Amino acid sequence: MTERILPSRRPAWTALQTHFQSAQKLHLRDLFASDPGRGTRMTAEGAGVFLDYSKNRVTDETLKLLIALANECDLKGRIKAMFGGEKINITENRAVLHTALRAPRTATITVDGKNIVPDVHETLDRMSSFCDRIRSGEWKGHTGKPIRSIVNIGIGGSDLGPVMAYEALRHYTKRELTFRFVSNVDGTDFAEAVRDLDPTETLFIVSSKTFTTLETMTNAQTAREWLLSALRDPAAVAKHFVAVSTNADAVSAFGIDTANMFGFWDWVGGRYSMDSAIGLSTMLAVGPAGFRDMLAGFHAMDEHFQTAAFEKNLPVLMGLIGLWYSSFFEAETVAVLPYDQYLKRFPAYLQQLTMESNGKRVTLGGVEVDYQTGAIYWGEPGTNGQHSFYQLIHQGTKLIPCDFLAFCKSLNPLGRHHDLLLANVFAQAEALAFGKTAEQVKADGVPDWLVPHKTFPGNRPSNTLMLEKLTPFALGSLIALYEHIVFTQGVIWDLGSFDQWGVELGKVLAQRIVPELEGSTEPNLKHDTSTNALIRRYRAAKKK
Ligand code: G6Q
Repeated sequence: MTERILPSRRPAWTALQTHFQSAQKLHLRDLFASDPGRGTRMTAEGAGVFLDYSKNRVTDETLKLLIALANECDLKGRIKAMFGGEKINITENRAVLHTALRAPRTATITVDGKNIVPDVHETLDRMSSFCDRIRSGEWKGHTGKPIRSIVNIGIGGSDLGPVMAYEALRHYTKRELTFRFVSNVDGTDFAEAVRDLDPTETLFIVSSKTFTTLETMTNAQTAREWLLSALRDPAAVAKHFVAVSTNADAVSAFGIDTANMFGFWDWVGGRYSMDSAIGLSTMLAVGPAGFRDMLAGFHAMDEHFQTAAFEKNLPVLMGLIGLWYSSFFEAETVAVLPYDQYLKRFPAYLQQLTMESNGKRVTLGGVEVDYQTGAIYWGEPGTNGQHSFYQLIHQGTKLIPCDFLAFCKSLNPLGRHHDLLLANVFAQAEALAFGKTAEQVKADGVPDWLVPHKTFPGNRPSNTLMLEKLTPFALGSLIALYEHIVFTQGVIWDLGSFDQWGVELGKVLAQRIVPELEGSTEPNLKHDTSTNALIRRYRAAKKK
């Protein structure tokens, strides 16, 4: 373990601060003009992902200093500690081993003296045979009909990954099966998800690590009632409900046979769990072989992260460059812009992964930081975003680093569509970097008064990620890339990237207010005057 000092007091951080004074004035136009090799040199490749980071506001010197910072923070040692099963989640005293979920059968990873890899593969094997039975129609519902609809009930880490993966891999899914995802405690979510489903052919997967989450338990109870109001026999639950959880007692208390429960472990964080049994809906959709391909993609990126030199290491490079913008340029956000319609939920998934992990303001030692930490992640697929918010990225006052994602081959080749799509992604990154000068605008014959409006300052940074094709493998490697970017940044900012006390708080707060809304006698409200008045107004409206 390296000495615990605030990262901003490290010599490498101070050197970066000094360097920033001159680097912030550099323009990408000049950096490219003075260095013909830049566009091909500032690239890296690993696990099937090609990264062009040349359109970033960095020089070779910047990268050298950032890598020196990573070394001073012992990034190498921290990577080893995570992969080796050390309890690096110190506030919960847990190992952080989502990487073990995709380790090959032959690997050995030890937690508290026990090799956990056999357990991982035993669960994967059970999931596979369950999925085969559902997909083949061998598993029958209570009335003897095969399952045709699958509803995943879960929230946060038990929902966002499954939804994103289902959308991302839709091309590979068994189309005869219908998939729905219910997360919100708003009854609308459940009502709309099941309105056209037949209970006799529906399977619910209750996905909850703790099996205590208010939203999920409420939706699961409602699902049970919905099923039993049609099938009128409690024995039906066993054929129409399975659970994914670490809490066997609560699963059986709910009435689900623990033979139909798929477990995972406390060393898998919710937002890092889509490749655990939480991915059961994904495996049902794409089949066990597709799921294993996805795991192989994750694993390939894990290997790259552990072995590639930092100068060529995708998560390290992207993590460091992102940190350069957050902590030195004080850029507030990162836009993730996938040029692939199947990745429409990818930005939402990344929001949880990045913001729940590095949305922290104290170091592991409990000291308040004096630098900006985790960025706000957001985005939409291209080209749609181009016709809405890109305006602000091109000509607004904010610095918004962008990650462009593109695939060389379309899964739906239709006429010119794919060339047009890719022309747009290249054009956007180019326009953001180089802009259009007033002279260029004038040369187009634009009248003087209009020139400022049509001028693009440029110098707006981006990464371009290119992959061959959106496959389960590619999705796995992309997700692992971002997981390790988060890790890299968390190490340098010295954050507890694997806890989520802010989320835990939300889980208890509402519980105090529930009885005040549901009780028939007027409650003795002891909140602030605003909250008291809102509660009274709601109670009055309910009575009308
Ligand atoms: C993830 C968070 C959070 C969690 C949900 C659901 O890292 O801890 O998003 O996944 O609150 O929790 P359960 O799976 O326990 O229902």
